[in-house]
Amino acid sequence: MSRRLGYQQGDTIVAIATPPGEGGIGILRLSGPQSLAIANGLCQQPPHQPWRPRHGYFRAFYDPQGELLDRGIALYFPAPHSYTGEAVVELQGHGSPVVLGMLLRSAVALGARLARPGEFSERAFLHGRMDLAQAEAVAELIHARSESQARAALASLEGRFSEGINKLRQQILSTLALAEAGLDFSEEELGDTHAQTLGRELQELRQQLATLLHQSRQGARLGRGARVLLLGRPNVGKSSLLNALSGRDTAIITPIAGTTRDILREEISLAGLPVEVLDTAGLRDSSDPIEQEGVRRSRALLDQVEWVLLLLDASQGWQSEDARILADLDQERCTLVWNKVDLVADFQPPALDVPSLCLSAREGQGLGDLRCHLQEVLGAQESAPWLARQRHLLALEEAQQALDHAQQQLSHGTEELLAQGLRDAATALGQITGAVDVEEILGNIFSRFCIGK
Ligand SMILES: Nc1nc2c(ncn2[C@@H]2O[C@H](COP(=O)(O)OP(=O)(O)OP(=O)(O)O)[C@@H](O)[C@H]2O)c(=O)[nH]1
Ligand SMILES: [Mg+2]
Repeated sequence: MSRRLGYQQGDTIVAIATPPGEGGIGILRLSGPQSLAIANGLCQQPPHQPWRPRHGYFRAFYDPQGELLDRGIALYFPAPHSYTGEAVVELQGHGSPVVLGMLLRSAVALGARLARPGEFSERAFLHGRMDLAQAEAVAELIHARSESQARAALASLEGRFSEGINKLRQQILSTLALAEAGLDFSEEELGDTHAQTLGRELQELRQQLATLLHQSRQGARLGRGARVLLLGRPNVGKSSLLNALSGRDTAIITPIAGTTRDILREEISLAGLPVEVLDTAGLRDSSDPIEQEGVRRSRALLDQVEWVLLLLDASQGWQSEDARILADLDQERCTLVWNKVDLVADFQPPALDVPSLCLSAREGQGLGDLRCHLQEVLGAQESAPWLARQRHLLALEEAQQALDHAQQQLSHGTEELLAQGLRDAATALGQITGAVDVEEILGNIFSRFCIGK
């Protein structure tokens, strides 16, 4: 099945499928109708010699002038039983960027075209080998930064997310059929039961969509990861905490106030959620233009993070400057962290409206509690059944609005508008899997893949 009529069947694409750099094995991948002919050229094999599907042949690879380039394994996957749904040939040689580059140029000389990023997966989608959400999951799997992300991406790739979407979409279409059947009859002819059935089905659809949206939001959060900003006056120990959390000696730590100016980032994993911790310049009125710029950058990050840790110095207690910083923060997304408790015997934090905890970044005391706290506020432990993207959330929200609209029509509107709401909801969901026309978003989705996938 080919999804796009204007799709060019003619060209054969080629790419190095293994990552750039040196390795034991490097793979050149061809896809398209000329794959076998080009592979025959590279292997100097007569055109009539048969290739057994999925059989590994040990072959020599040559350039078009007949010079030996490498030896390795050649594999043929006939259409439609290949990754792309087209004839695919893989040549597995040595993982040398130079040799692979020569092989690539030879394939182009023999008629292949260099693949664009994601073009193999785009072809797999266009040939119906996978739907759009699954194709996106290929990229998510490749780029996964934690085991949880990889597992959730694989669930999407296996079709779990798509199944949920397809099932709901079918149910919406069946309710739509019911609503449309009602359009041909008057209210007296239909009676109360028709409206009641419609109402019940609509209610059920909305509930299912709400569940799907909730699960997808969890999946989107896992996909995005979270960011935590360390803020506070100079010298309270922000950089010390960054180093303690990441277990690395990233930030320079000195007793001099105003040590950090640039923003430093370290990624940690909390219950499988990738979390980027950002260390910033201490907030104070400084006359030093470099420090001023650092302070400006720290403040600019406030809107871009999920959580803020406002660090305080337990040995100095609550200062007016701390209060000024806190006043600028969204207190719903902020925790006070009393650092340097090793300097104060039996430190008791002052009672404030914002949740607080105590630790010593230098001695490591209290770090476990901070990790647990962050896991909780960032929702790291809530498991995500699949990975979702912003695009999916927008489509699900659009479907939700359309169903809400249909619901409103039930009590004081028309069945035509109710049917339209259902139709819009089905279309919105169809965009996720590519069941409805999505031509304009394809380029955007696949261009973010790596070349060769
Ligand atoms: N006793 C004690 N000292 C600490 C602790 N954490 C940090 N310090 C000390 O406090 C000083 C400042 O630490 P930094 O981590 O550089 O503080 P900062 O908030 O990043 O400072 P700026 O980058 O200047 O804003 C250093 O001398 C650290 O050794 C702690 O938990 N206990
Ligand atoms: Mg610092």
